[in-house]
Amino acid sequence: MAEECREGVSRHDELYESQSPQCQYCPGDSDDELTWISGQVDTGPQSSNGTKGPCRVIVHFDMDCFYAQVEMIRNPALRTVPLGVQQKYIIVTCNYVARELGVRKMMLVTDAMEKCPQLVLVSGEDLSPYREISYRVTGLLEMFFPLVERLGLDENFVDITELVESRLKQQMKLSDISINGHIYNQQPLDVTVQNHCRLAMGSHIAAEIRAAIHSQLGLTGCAGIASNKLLAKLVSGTFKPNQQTTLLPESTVPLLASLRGLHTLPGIGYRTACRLETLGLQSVEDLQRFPLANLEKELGATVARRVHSLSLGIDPSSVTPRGPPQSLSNEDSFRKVSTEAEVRQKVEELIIILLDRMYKDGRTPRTFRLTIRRFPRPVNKWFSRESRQCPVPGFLGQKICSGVDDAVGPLVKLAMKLFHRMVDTSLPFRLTLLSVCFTNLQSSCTKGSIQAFFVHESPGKQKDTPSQGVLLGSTGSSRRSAGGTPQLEPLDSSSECERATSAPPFGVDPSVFQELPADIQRELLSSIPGQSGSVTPSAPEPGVVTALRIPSFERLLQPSSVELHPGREWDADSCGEIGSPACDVPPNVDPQVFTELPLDLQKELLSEWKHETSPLKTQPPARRGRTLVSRGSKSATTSGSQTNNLLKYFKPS
Ligand code: DCP
Ligand code: MG
Ligand code: MG
Repeated sequence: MAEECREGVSRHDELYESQSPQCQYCPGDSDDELTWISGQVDTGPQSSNGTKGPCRVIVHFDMDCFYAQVEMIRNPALRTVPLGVQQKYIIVTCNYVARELGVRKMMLVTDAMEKCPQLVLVSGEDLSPYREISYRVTGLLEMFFPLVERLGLDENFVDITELVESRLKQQMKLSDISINGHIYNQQPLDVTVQNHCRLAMGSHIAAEIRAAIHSQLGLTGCAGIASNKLLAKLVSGTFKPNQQTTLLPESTVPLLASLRGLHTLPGIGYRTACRLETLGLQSVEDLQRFPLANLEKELGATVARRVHSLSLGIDPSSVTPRGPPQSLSNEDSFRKVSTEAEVRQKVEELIIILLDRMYKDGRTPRTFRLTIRRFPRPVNKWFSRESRQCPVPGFLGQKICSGVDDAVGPLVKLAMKLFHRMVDTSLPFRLTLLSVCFTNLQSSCTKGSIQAFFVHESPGKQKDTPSQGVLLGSTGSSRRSAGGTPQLEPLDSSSECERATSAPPFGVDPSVFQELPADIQRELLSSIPGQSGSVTPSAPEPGVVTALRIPSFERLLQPSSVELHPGREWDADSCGEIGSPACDVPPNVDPQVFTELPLDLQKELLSEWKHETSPLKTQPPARRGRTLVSRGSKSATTSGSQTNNLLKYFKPS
C-alpha cells in the first residue's frame, strides 16, 4: 500500500525540493536518505544526546495537517467540516475533524469516502499555495534565528542554543524553571541537572515561536525540543495536533524503543532498511546491538557508523540553513502516455507551471532536464527514472526570468529533443511519469544588463519572507517586556551594513568594480534606480552576500569542446546536452559561460570574435577551453586596439 501510494502521488516528490544536486527526491526514495542528517557536524556544545556536557537545544517544528490547514486558511468555511486534500486517488492529508471520523493520511479516496461520506474533498495537485506558506514559515523563523533548516514543506529545525543560554543567564532562580508542554515519558524535571534546565528553557522559547507562527500566519503545529535534530524530530509528533513535547536525555532509550521499525528512524530510508533487514535486523534495538565491525563490512565505515549512531540517538549534525532550492521541478505521473503528441502535451502543461514558479523565484536557470519513467518498470526500481539534460541558451534564460510567454515553445522543443534521446518513437513505448526540471539556478538582479553578472542575493531569504516589524526575537539576545516576559527580537543586521566599503552599487564586489573601465562602471550605476552617473558610496542590503558572476577562473579552466557555427540562429536542434557542442559560440569560449551572458553581450562578443584575426579562429583544439579567451591569443589580449574589448574581461589576469 505504501508503495502504491508513493506511485500514485508523484507530487510528493516535490515536497523535498532539491537543496543539493543529490537530494532530489524524498529521503526514503533515494540513495540520499541520510542527507538531512549527514551535514556538517556541530561544533557547539558537544553532547549530541544530552548525556555529557551542556547539550545543544534544537527544536523541530511540524505543521498540523499542512495542506489542509492551507486550504482552511484560503477558505475558512472548511474549518468545521471534515476535509481531505486529494491528489490523484489518494487523500494526501486531511484535517483533524476528518481524522476524528476515521480518515487517515494517504488513504485511498474510495476508502476515505466509505469511512466518512460527508468528507469534503479539495484538489491538492497545485502545490504553489503550500509552497508559498511553507516559505513564509521558514522566513518568519529566519527573521529571529540564524540557524533554521527546512525539511520538506512543513518542517523546520531551529537551533536555539544561544538564546537558551542567554535566557538562562537572566533567569534569577533556576528552581523556578518548568517545562512548557509535555515531557516525553512523563519524566520528572530535575532543575539541578543543567541539561534539564536548558531543555526546559527551550520549551518556553518553542512555545513562543509556535505562538508567533500562529499569530502571524494563522498556522498551528507541533514542536519537539531535544538535544539534537534526530531526537527533536522523533519527539515532536508525540502529542498532536498543536502541542509540543520535550525529550529529557534519560528518556532517549524509551523513545527509540517506541519506534516501530528501522525505516521509522529518520535518516534510514527504505533502501538502507532493506539492506539492514538482509542482515537480520528488524528493530532499532537490533541495530543498536549489532556489532559495528560487521555493519561496516556491509555498509562501509561511514554509513555504518552514522546509522549505528542514529540507532543510539546520537546525531552531531548541525542545523544547516540551506538557502533556496537548487532546482525547481514539476512532474506528473499517469497510467499511460504512449504517443509523441501526448508527451508533447504533458510536457507543455508541466513547463507552463514550472515557468511560472521559475519566474517567481527570480533566478535564471542554466540547465534544463527531462525525466521519464517507463512501464514496465525495470527490475531494479531504484533506477526506474531516466533523464537527459542540456544547457538553457542565454536568450531563453532571459525570457524565462522576465516571464514572457514565448519561452514555452522553445522549451517544449528542447524537451522533445531530450525525449527523443531517450525514447525511440518508432517502437511502442509507455510512460508513467514525466518531469521537467530547471537546475543550476543563478541569481540575477537587473536582468539582461551587466548588473546581472553580479550575484546579489540573500541566501535563504525568500521573497515570501514576511515584513519586518512584526514580532519575535534574536538569537543570543533577548529583552524583557514591561511585564517581565522575555521577548524574541528580530535579528540585528547592522553588522552586515557595516561591510559597505566604497563606490560600487550594492551587490557588486568593490574590488571588481574598481577594475572595470569608467564607461562600464557608469552603465552599472545607471542600471540601478537612484544611482546614475556619479560614483557614490552605498551599503549592501542587510544580509546580502556579494559575489561576482563573471566567469571564475575555475570555470574558465574547464575544458570545452566548441564547434564553430558562426552566424547561426539559435534553435533547439542545435543545442546539445551538456558536454556536447553548443550552438553559435566563439571558439575558446566555454559554452556554459557564454549562455550566461545577456544577449547584447553575446552579440558583441560574437561580432568581436568575427572581427578577430585568423590565429584565434585556428587555435588548436588542445588549447581551447582553458579560458574564455585563450591566454595565448595575442589578438584578443594584447592588441592595443583591444583595450576596451569586452573579451578582455573574461580572461584571468
Ligand atoms: N504529503 C504528501 N505526500 C505524502 C506525505 C505528505 O503530499 N506522502 C504532504 C501533505 C501534508 C504535508 O505533506 O499536508 C506534510 O506532511 P505531514 O506528514 O507533516 O502531514 P500533515 O502535516 O498533513 O499532518 P500532521 O498533522 O500529521 O503533521
Ligand atoms: Mg505536518
Ligand atoms: Mg511533516
